[in-house]
Amino acid sequence: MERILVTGASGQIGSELVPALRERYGAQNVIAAGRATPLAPDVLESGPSTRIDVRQYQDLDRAIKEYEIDTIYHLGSILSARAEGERGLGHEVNINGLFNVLEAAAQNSLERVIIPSSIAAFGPGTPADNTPNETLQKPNTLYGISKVFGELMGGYYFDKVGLDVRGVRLPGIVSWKTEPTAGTTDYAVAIFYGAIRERRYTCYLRPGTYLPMMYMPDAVLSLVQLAEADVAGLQHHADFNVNAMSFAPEELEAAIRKHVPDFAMDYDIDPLRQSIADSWPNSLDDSAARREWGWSPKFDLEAMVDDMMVNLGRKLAEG
Ligand code: AKB
Repeated sequence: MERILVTGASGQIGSELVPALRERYGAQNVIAAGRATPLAPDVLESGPSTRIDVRQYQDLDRAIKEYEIDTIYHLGSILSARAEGERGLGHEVNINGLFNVLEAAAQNSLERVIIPSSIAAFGPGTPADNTPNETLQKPNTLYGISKVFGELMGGYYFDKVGLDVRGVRLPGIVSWKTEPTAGTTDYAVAIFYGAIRERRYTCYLRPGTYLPMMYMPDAVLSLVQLAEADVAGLQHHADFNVNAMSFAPEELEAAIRKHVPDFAMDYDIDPLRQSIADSWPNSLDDSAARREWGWSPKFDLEAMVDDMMVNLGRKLAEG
């Protein structure tokens, strides 16, 4: 029986991962932990929750002991654009917080820790197309540097401390339940709100800016599938590329226009987020994940847009 703690449970991914884990392992066995923002009502009402600031080792140690945790999904993080503006906070949460999670897990002899990395772990010198799993990683953002730290520490704790740490390099995630905050790929969610509410959207990334993207059900699948994989088959640990789709803003615009024929998009480029996007891959080679634990995404661009239009449309109509 798994006893799971999820940090960052009020975030874009956490608010969907928690219900999926509760469905799979039983509601009482999945403890949702958040720091500042309130947990979504369904997350709060459907199982146990606790307040954890990952910058405080004691918060983690207490929760692990109190709820007899054996697995942590560590999703609490400051995303790319915000971390550039708030370096101190980015460092405290993404680096000190990650270290606290790993150390608390090791000290309490947990079975496993899942720590998502990101396409941000690559940098301007990385080959941009079909980026290999093993390649030059010299990110030039604080967020990206913290993701490389997480990948390396994951390998270190596995090899030197005997803690089973696993993680995927998530692309931009598209979803309808909780909007992402202060990331570089957020436009791919905001565009749907614009299309449904006002039939227009101003994009902060240039046309032709290709980025790897994934629909939320596949992101949840990738985390759970990797967590459940037989460790004997894993040569990698916290550094798996996972690919699903890749598109530029104008391609997403065209796919949405099939549902909203008078949808109009214009551009007002944000230099910070454009420079971050320009340093990230266009698409990923995920053959290691496919080979080692059977990764295979379900949603392509068209299927993702169809599903987003139905579910976000319903959510916004219900207010
Ligand atoms: C961001 O844009 O910061 C995140 C990411 C790709 O890690 N969505």
